[in-house]
Amino acid sequence: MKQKTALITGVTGQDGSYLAEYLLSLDYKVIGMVRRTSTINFDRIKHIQSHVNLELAQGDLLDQSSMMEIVREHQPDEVYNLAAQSFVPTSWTQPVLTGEFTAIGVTRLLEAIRHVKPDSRFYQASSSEMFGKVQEVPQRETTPFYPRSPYGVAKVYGHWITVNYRESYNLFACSGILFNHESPRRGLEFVTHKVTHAAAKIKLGLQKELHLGNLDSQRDWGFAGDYVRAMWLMLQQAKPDDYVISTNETHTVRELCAVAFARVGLNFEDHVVIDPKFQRPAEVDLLIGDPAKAGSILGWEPQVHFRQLIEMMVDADLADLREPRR
Ligand code: NAP
Ligand code: G4F
Repeated sequence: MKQKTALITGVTGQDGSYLAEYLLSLDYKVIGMVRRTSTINFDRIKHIQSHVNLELAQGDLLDQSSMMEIVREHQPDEVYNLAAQSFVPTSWTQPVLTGEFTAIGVTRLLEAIRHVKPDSRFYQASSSEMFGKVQEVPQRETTPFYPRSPYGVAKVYGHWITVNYRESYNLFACSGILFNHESPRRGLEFVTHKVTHAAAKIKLGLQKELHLGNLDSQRDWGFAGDYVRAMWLMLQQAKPDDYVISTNETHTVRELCAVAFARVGLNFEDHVVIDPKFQRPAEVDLLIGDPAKAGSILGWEPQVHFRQLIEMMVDADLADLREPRR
């Protein structure tokens, strides 16, 4: 059988690195799109960088011709659009840039596919942030969107342009509405990794306090390694569709702190300081997703649950701090 080629935008990010590993394990040729930076930023993919089936190609979601050129040169069977400005607080300080990357960037890539390789299968990284001020509990594919940040608004645009290109041009375009997913490769600014890293540092005597914002918000947190399998499964179906990917469990930031600090034998209340600097102009109070459609059609279900995930992250942080990986 002919080897399949997949293009991943955002390959240097958390999800891109897990998806690249997964597709390489399935014997895909993987083209990882990277943007030009003055110093290289390949920490999350350095362990696979010399893999014979991985090739990195320069491109930027802001640049239409680079998108066209990558699709023309590599003729991908599957395209996974994971690149975005993905940090919600930055979307208030850089709303226009967030719209350019996270919203219009999707159209640039879809245009490249439509003009150059319309039979490519396309995956869009949509987000539970689109549900924002939730209109239904739990959230499912049919729940109306009510985004609460410029990031959430940009993701709603990316979601609907994906649906629109499917309906207008008959592209095989899918949107995965993924709830929060984490791992030891998560950026340190996101709350799970901020907390697990701080718990490990405090345990080792390298830090005393942890400054956080809203401890009451609730999230449906899963493991990134599980979620990239769902992305792939969506593109293997007979017809394109949209799916919620989540664990169907929700936990507060306070519970996250309790589990992380308990893992190192500490009480989070002795170390956590509430700092208004980390509170948001508008909050998403409660997310919990219903992944029933993904379960019945894709046969997907999460393998790693909340406590296991947070303990895995604390253990990885402790190991890294004791002996940094090279
Ligand atoms: P991440 O770790 O922040 O990675 C984002 C990636 O996008 C990085 O590789 C980054 O490259 C790249 N990128 C940013 N702007 C770009 C541009 N203009 N051109 C090309 N590449 C650009 O994000 P993640 O957690 O892996 O998430 C992957 C996707 O899923 C994102 O679209 C995110 O919004 C979405 N999502 C994430 C979650 C979650 O909980 N993780 C949930 C729902 C949806 P650099 O390395 O050069 O910065
Ligand atoms: O970890 P967070 O920054 O993730 P958030 O905003 O839920 O967004 C993540 O998940 C989305 C999926 O729903 C993705 F689309 C998005 O790209 C990103 O991956 O914050 C989680 C919660 C929020 O309620 C926040 O207010 O934690 C609360 N929080 C409390 N203190 C904090 C902090 N968040 C951060 N980042 N830092 C704090 O100090």
